[in-house]
Amino acid sequence: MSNYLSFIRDKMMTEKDRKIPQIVILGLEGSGKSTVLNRLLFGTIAEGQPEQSTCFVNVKYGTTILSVIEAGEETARESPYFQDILGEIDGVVFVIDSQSNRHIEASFEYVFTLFDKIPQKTSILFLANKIDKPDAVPFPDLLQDPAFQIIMDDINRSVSIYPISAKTGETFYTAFDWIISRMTGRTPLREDVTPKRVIILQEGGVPAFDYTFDASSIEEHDSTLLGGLISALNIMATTIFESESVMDVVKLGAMKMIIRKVSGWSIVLFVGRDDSESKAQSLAEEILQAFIEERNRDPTKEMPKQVKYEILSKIPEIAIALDQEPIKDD
Ligand SMILES: Nc1nc2c(ncn2[C@@H]2O[C@H](COP(=O)(O)OP(=O)(O)OP(=O)(O)O)[C@@H](O)[C@H]2O)c(=O)[nH]1
Ligand SMILES: [Mg+2]
Repeated sequence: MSNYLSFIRDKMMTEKDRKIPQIVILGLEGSGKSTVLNRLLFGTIAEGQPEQSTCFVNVKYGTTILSVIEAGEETARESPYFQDILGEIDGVVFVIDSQSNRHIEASFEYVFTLFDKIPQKTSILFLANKIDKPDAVPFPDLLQDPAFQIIMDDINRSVSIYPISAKTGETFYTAFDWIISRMTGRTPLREDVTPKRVIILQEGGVPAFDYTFDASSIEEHDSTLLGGLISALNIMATTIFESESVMDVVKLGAMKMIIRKVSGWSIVLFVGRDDSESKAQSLAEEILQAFIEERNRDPTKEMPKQVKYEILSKIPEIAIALDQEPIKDD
């Protein structure tokens, strides 16, 4: 193991010259580090998790290449090579297992054993993982945890926390967008997504929201394809949207279709064929969150175009696409 770590350390130093951002994923055994890494690598989770508790890979995230190191508990605590790595790293992702208070307490204890070894300039992302578990500790309770309050009070650090599920992918890309924009010092991929149409479906596939951004930008044959596809989706909805391992990016004509699922709702976002997938996925999640908020506030089924417009304008990147569109009623 120590040979492998000295190899990682040397490799990191080379990558540093090439200015590749470097992230280390830390967390207790079983917190979900490998599941996070698999989702970063493949956009989904692998069946059998890797046996290696420490590994090093390059990952393509949108247009950014990252070096990612998953470090098991023992490595992170004990290896002197790892201490060198930690001292040079651009970003740290701590995976917190939020399935019970006991797990959270143990996670923060672990965080404190490593916190002082992380340089001040390094961005730190906390992932409150496993929020899909029915008895997971609610996120607002976790935020009240005194241990976390201490961390947030350190104003010299760039720190954030997101509730996620590495298993279902919920809020995953929003969280990684945050740390990657911090590390690279730019908003990632903002101009790389052109939303074309967005459809939100209820459980069972009933459409609850449908918005076409710029109808003239959708080619006629794509429009026909789209129509056929949406009817097909409706028919297959129960199979597609009930499944955990749904194929969530589909290319179609000049477009790409992104599917995300959050608490019973499914969103289908159509963007340009070569647009950034991870950015489109995080946008789809943000639209869905904004929609769910509005729906909880006002559960009426009919949503006038004006309300849809207001929901979409809450998301800065989407608002840009909306500005060219005059508001008219359906
Ligand atoms: N329900 C649920 N299970 C998860 C989630 N993330 C990970 N798991 C499960 O938790 C278990 C441990 O996940 P791993 O990704 O192997 O954890 P790890 O942190 O890499 O563990 P070590 O490498 O042994 O330190 C696996 O059974 C995962 O399927 C999640 O978001 N939700
Ligand atoms: Mg692992």
